[in-house]
Amino acid sequence: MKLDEQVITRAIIEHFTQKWIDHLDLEVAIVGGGPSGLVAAYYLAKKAKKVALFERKLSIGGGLWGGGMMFNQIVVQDEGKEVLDELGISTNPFQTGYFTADAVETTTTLGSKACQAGVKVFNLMCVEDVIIRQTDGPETTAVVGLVVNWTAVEMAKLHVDPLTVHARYTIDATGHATELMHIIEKKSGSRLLTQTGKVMGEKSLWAEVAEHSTLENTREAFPGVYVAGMAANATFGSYRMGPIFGGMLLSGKKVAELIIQRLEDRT
Ligand code: 48F
Repeated sequence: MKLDEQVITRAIIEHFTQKWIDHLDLEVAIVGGGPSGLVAAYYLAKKAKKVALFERKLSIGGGLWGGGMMFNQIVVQDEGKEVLDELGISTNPFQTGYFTADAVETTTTLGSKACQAGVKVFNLMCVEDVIIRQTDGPETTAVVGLVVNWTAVEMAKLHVDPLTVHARYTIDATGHATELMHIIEKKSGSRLLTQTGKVMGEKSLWAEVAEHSTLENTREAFPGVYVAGMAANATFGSYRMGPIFGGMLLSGKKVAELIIQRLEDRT
């Protein structure tokens, strides 16, 4: 068979465009493709929810690839291991209650399982703003969509207007930066659902407390927006945990379950 460069080009443009058009109106938009965002995406897609994940970088995985200080192993405890078991990711016992997993196997398997479950990943796109609308009355506003642009535009500081997607629920899984919640705090004119009404900020490292609080803090932080992973602790003012990843995985699973419940309650 002779190859035609024009056909190759058209195939890419047409199929990408179709995927993009099919995902302009979502049940769930996930911002950030680190461990918490990917796990959330996987469980939502497994329940046939319409979900897309936006990742600024070329590669998904966030802080997973590098393990601890570029030693590419991660650590999980018993509860975190259960999520890895469900995904078919191998673990290696270290001492009672501690397991390691290969960071590269974890990242690639998680990405692959999420995509095969039906998640559409839009990498090289950054979410630069949100769409906020009044919903149930004059006092009630909620995030109903995202404002996205190419990372290349952001990096080159080009003056190019963004495009938009609508989503019933959004997950801020942007990690330590907690980007979405900072944008909402700055622009919404409303209080966040935190004690102070603002992003409370991340505290120094305390693995034991942080692993538990990640799960407690995985919840709605502004109407329509849930926080997961490190963004949950940064939003609600808890600690970082370093290269133990159980909390991240369990946070992704919990946020998916919370949103699935909300979506099913509405129908
Ligand atoms: O930082 P990241 O891995 O988030 P996470 O799921 O996991 C945290 C751990 O990796 C580690 C830790 C736990 O032990 O403390 O740090 O909470 O992944 C966040 C992803 O979000 C992307 C970013 O490039 C990264 O891949 N991201 C951040 N802001 C945006 C974004 C944005 N505005 N638009 C698109 N992607």
